[in-house]
Amino acid sequence: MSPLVSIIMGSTSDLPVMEKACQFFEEMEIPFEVNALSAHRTPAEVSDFARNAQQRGIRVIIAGAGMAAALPGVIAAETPLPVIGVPIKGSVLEGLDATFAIMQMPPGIPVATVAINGAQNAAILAMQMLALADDSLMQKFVAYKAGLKQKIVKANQDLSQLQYRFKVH
Ligand code: RP5
Repeated sequence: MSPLVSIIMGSTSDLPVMEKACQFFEEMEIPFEVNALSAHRTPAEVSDFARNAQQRGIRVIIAGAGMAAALPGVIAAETPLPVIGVPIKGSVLEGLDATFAIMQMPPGIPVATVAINGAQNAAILAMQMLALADDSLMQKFVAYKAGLKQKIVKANQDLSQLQYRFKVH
């Protein structure tokens, strides 16, 4: 089984956030790989990774980084694959620094930027991309979305049980 998604993070200090993506792929039974690479500390390795990812069978890259977060952008510069960027909160600027660094890409080199620490949404978006060419994965995704709706239906059932003197039913 070869990985379809590659999860890259700038440091293992990003792992508590990026694990959410791993857990989602595990739940959805989507083969993935996970590695740490740094645009600033290991630039040559990042370049090798980006240049070879497509030939290795990877279809989508998720790259998480904090602070001056160059990683998703420099990967996007050297691969034809879609790159989803996850800004990591963890600096004195609370993740806004990483958000701007990841989001403000020049025309021609997009990075699909999710919310600060939004690794789960990055994984969901990656699944949606893969599902475009895989009917069974699309069915699985549709079922996942239906499950989200059920959660709110159940929430409203629970809220309807709350008793307050001035609550109108
Ligand atoms: C970034 O610098 C990493 O993505 C991480 O979010 C941040 C701090 O890295 P460490 O000093 O914890 O390795 O490149």
